[in-house]
Amino acid sequence: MSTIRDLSQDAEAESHQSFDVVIVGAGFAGLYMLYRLRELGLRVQVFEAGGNVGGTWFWNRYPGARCDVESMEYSYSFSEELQQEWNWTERYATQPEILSYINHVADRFDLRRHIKFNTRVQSAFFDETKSLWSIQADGTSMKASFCVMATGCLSAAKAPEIEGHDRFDGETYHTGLWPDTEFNFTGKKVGVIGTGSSGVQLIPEVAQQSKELYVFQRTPTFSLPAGNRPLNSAEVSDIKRSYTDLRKRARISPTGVASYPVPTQSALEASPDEREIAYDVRWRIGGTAYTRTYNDIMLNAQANQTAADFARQKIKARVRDPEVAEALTPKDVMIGTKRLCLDTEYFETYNKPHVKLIDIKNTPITEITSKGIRTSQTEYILDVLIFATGFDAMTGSILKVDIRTSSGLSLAKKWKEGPKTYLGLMTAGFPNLFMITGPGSPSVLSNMVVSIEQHVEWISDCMASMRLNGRLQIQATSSAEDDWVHHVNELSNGTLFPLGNSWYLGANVPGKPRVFMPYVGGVGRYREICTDVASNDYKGFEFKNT
Ligand code: NA7
Repeated sequence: MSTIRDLSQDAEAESHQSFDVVIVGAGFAGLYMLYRLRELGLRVQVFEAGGNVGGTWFWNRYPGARCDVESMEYSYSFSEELQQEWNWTERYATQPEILSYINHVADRFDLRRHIKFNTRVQSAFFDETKSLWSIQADGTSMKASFCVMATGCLSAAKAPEIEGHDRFDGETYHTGLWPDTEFNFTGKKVGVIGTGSSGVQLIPEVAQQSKELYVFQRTPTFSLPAGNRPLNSAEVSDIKRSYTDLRKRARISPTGVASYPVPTQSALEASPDEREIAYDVRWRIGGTAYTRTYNDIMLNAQANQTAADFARQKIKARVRDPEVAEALTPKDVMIGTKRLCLDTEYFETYNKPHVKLIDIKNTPITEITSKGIRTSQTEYILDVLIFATGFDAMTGSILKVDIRTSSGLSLAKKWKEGPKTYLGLMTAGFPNLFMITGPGSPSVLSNMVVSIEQHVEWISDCMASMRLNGRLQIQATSSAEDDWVHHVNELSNGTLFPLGNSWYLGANVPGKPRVFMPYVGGVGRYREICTDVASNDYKGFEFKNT
């Protein structure tokens, strides 16, 4: 089988292990990338820091962890046999079910033998004259023609910037790095910092076990009922029968989810009564499509307020103590500008007498002590401390790898003022380095599996075409990148998204440049652009043959 470059001719490459492609990460993206490249006959090595496949689903094994995209759609579409044979059991899959699915995929397609587990990539260096990446990973050194970052958008867990955060003597957990060990909170005093999606999913579960639960909330969150339920066999069979069509619709839809509505009416055109009914219908259906009840909720502040006010009123109705209800209700913030949370009995959990909400906006945490958490008011003595403090999203896991080139470029330096990419696939100055769902692509604003499949297929088609045409190097041109960054910013500035203090903007990481990272133009439109680029001989990219 021919390879992109015959590495055995290269003395230096020979002294290292050499591959056509190194892939960093063995989550949904890394596994499918490996599958596709192996189909092309390329020699591929995957490095995975975790002890098994799954990526974010390997690490986020906290109690209550669940996907917020429906399971029948949050799954691979590339294999008809796989999608027909796998049986999802709930509307939203739990983390254990997703993990067993991805393990099944790894076994079914015999992917494990190409993956080195428990191996973290530290650096990647591109030698432009040899057209080779050198990858250093926990003492292993590899050469490869291409490097693909399949590192995930939510994979770099963020420690809280709180004085003494490593001082606590009791059990400590981070939702994004949850250990694969038994735990039992029965009879314990537990503290949770963070009320984003992870906190919202975890808190009701921990409340069921713990003797006392203290939730330290900095910002109240908009959370909607997930409406989770078991799937029945008739609906599963129905979906499976129409899978081909459903997947097609997902690929051209705005969000990568075929079942989400594409609204045509403005919230401001509807009467208050009509809105009340429409929001109530969506609320009962459950899910994040609530903000798709009307077409301008994420475009117009007044329209947004109608949806936010309805949600506020619903939150208040779920909590008995009016003071607690007030503290849990988001104020002065537009709904959906921070990622919406989906919950099962989150707000109702605060009706339990042993669950206490500590509003750390009013009484800030001053330090973490060896015994618990001290606020400006008192010290909370705890047995267990759980950080649900989120991630350095989208760029964090890419920049954890020290990426440089022989012409003296460093990716960390290049992205100091924020990430710059062409299509979220490549960044100028770094030849043969691809990103899957990188900043500048729909990524976290979409069904990730749909966006992953699109990127993987685009990248593997690109490599196949390079091989066919004897091309050794590809990189984005600076002008195409500048135009793309401009386009991404222009689109997001036409929406309300940049007005929220969200991880989409890096606002949750002190010192991180405030740049809205995902592409808001929609999955279908984005796919058309990428297809058009490829069919115009990779317009905006340049090739080198030597
Ligand atoms: P998020 O959504 O970033 O939430 C993190 C939470 O932790 C949020 O409530 C933060 O409050 C809070 N936080 C973070 N740092 C601190 C400090 N230093 N002190 C107090 N509170 C803090 O992360 P998740 O893991 O919940 O969810 C991430 C995504 O994963 C989610 O959107 C889904 O797509 C899946 P803040 O709001 O910053 O005031």
